[in-house]
Amino acid sequence: MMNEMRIIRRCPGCGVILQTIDQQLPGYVPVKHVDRHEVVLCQRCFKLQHYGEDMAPKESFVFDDFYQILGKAKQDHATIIWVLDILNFETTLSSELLGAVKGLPVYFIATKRDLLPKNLNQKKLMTYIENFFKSMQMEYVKIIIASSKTNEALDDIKSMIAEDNQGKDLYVIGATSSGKSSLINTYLKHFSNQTKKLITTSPFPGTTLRVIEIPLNETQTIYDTPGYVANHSMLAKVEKEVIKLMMPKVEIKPVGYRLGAKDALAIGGLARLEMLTGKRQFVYGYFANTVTFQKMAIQKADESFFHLIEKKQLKPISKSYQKIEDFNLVEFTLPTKGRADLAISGYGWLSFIAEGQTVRLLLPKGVLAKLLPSKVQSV
Ligand SMILES: Nc1nc2c(ncn2[C@@H]2O[C@H](COP(=O)(O)OP(=O)(O)O)[C@@H](O)[C@H]2O)c(=O)[nH]1
Ligand SMILES: [Mg+2]
Repeated sequence: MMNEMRIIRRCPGCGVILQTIDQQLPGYVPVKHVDRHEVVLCQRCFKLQHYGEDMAPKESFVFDDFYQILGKAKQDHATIIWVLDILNFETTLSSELLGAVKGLPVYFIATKRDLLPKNLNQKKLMTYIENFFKSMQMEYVKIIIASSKTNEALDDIKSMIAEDNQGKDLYVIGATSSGKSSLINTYLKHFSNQTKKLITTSPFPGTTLRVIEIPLNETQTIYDTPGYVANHSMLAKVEKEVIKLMMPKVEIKPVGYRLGAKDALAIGGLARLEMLTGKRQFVYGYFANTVTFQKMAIQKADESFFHLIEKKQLKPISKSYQKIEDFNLVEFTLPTKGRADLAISGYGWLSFIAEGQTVRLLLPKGVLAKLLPSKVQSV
C-alpha cells in the first residue's frame, strides 16, 4: 500500500538505521533481538557497550634488551638522558617504564620543539610537561625543551653534560623515533672531541642490541641506545611510506573544524572522530600538515569513510587498514570544563572545549588513544 507508514527503527547508540540482513553492513542486528526487544542497539554499539573494555587497545611496549641496558647504567652509576618527542611523549611512557630508572639522575629532554606552533607560551608548555611527570609521580633532575633542528637549548644540554655530570657516563634512552640519535648528532657537531678514542657501535654486553658508544673524553662516554618500541603507536602499525606522510616535518598548523553532535571527521584514512553529544564547537586537529580531513555525518560515517579510502581521497591511507574489521571504535567522556586533548599515539591529537560530552574514535586495531589536559591551547 502506497500510504502505509513503516516505522524505521534506529540504533539509540549511533542513530544508524537497523537492518537484519547483512552482518558486514552498518546497523546489523540479529533478527531475534529486533523481535524480542523494544529498544535494540546495533551490533557495533552493543559490542562497544558490552565488550568495550576487552576490545579497547591497551598499552603495549616491546622492550627487547632495554632493561639489560638500564641494568648496566645502574652498575655504572650513570646519568640518564630520557628523550621525549614533544608531540607524542604522553602515550609512550608508563609508570613501570619510568620506575625502571629509579635511583639514577634523570634529565628529560623534550625535543622537536620546532614542530609545535612557534607562538606558543614556553612557560605553559613547561608547566604542562612538569604536571605530566607529577601525575606519574616521577622524580627527575631537570626538563629541557629542545630541538635538534633549530639547536634550541643546545647550550643548556652542553652545560648539563659538562657541569652537572662531570665524568659520568650518559645513557640516552627513550621510545623509538623520539629523536635520540638526532639529539646526539646535533650535540656532537658542536663538540670538539678531545680524545683519540673512536665512536664505535657494538652489541651491548648481554644483549642483542647494538648500542653506539661515543667517547667524550678519557673517562666519559655517551651511549646512544635503540630505546624501546611503543607497540600501540600508529608508528608501529603502518608501513614506511605512510610513516613518512604521517610524521610532521615542519611546524604543525592546527586545523579547526566546526563540529556538533552527530558530526564525524575523518583524520586521514587512519582515524575518525565522532561527536555523540555536546554543543557545536571548533575542534582543532594537530597532525602533520600532509594529513587531510573530511567532515561527514555519523549516520553515514562508515559508508563515507571507507568509500573515501577506497577512492584514495584521504591522506594518508595504509594498506593494512582499509576495512571496518581493521578498526576499533572507542569511546571517551570528556571532562566537564576547560579544554581537553584526545591524543592518538604516534599520529597527533584533537583539542576540544570540554563539557562532559561523549566522543568516539575509530582507530586502527591496537592503536592507543588517551585523554589528556590541553597541551597547546590555553584554557
Ligand atoms: N623537526 C624535527 N625533527 C626531528 C627532531 N629530532 C628528530 N627528528 C626526526 O625524528 C625522526 C626520528 O629521529 P631519530 O633521532 O632517528 O630518533 P631515535 O629513534 O630516537 O634515535 C627522524 O625523522 C628525525 O629527522 C627535531 O628536533 N626536529
Ligand atoms: Mg636512534
